[in-house]
Amino acid sequence: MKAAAPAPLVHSEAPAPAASHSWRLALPRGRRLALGGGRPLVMGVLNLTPDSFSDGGWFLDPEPAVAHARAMLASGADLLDLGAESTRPAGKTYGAGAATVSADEELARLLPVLEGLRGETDAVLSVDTRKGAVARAALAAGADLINDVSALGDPELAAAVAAAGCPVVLMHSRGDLADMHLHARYDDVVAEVRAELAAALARVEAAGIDPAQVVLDPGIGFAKTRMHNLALLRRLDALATLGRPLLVGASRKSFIGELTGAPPAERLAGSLAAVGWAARHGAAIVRVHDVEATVQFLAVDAAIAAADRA
Ligand code: HH2
Repeated sequence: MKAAAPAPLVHSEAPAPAASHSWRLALPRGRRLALGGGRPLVMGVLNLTPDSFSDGGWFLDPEPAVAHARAMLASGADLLDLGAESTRPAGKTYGAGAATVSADEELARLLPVLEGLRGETDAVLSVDTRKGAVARAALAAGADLINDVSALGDPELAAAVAAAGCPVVLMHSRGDLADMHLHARYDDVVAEVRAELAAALARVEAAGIDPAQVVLDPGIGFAKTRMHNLALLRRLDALATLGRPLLVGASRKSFIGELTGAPPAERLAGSLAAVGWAARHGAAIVRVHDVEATVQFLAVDAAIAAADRA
């Protein structure tokens, strides 16, 4: 008797949007940053702050900060995000929220590390700041892109980015650090965040920034409750239709603690679940504290996703 032909492999889901879109962002000094078309890039977080929610004070001195940056790059980070002002929001989780920092203080924390790294590596270096003066000095010191959690709240920052012609990450949030928890009210969080990101994207041209240089970010944990964060991750595909690469920063965030009871430094497994979901649903960059584990996770995840082409 003839053996029955093996059942064909069934693919129940369409390919993730990340696999079907790709972008090439222009970096300063003639370099390019390729996004999409495969696994997301891993952005390693380097917090040069005394008060970040999960690693505040760990890398305040330049020496351990540079050492941690080297370690993240050796572990496979595709780019680093240097932040010298915590954006820890006020609310029930973190009390009063992070203290605001002057541009001088932010630069005093940032520049020794940025200059040190720029002197020894060609790695793509992002600077996480809301201030135009900091962005301008960081770009002069060799930063490649600006990550702005206020989505051009400071017109000076927009001018600095426009003058440099560098990429910029625009993250969704509402209100400021002290009161954003009061703004976590949505009838339809996915539709409203999408509309507000679309409005931010529409504003960039007037500021002299090329929209082709913009990365969008739903702002996990910023003016969002746990359910808002989960809904945004669940429907990341709806944000991908804005046509820009998406950055997702869920690493160690409080919704993971609320779901698991784990304190910030013990949220790796929960963070990887968010990375896995984001990778399969259109994220072009994942912003993470735990680079080595994330790179390993994504290597296996991407290999499985590609295996149907073997
Ligand atoms: N989250 C944080 C800071 N910057 N930038 C983008 N684009 N997206 C994010 O989700 C995001 C971000 C908060 O995380 P962390 O830097 O670890 O904490 P803190 O702000 O307390 O330094």
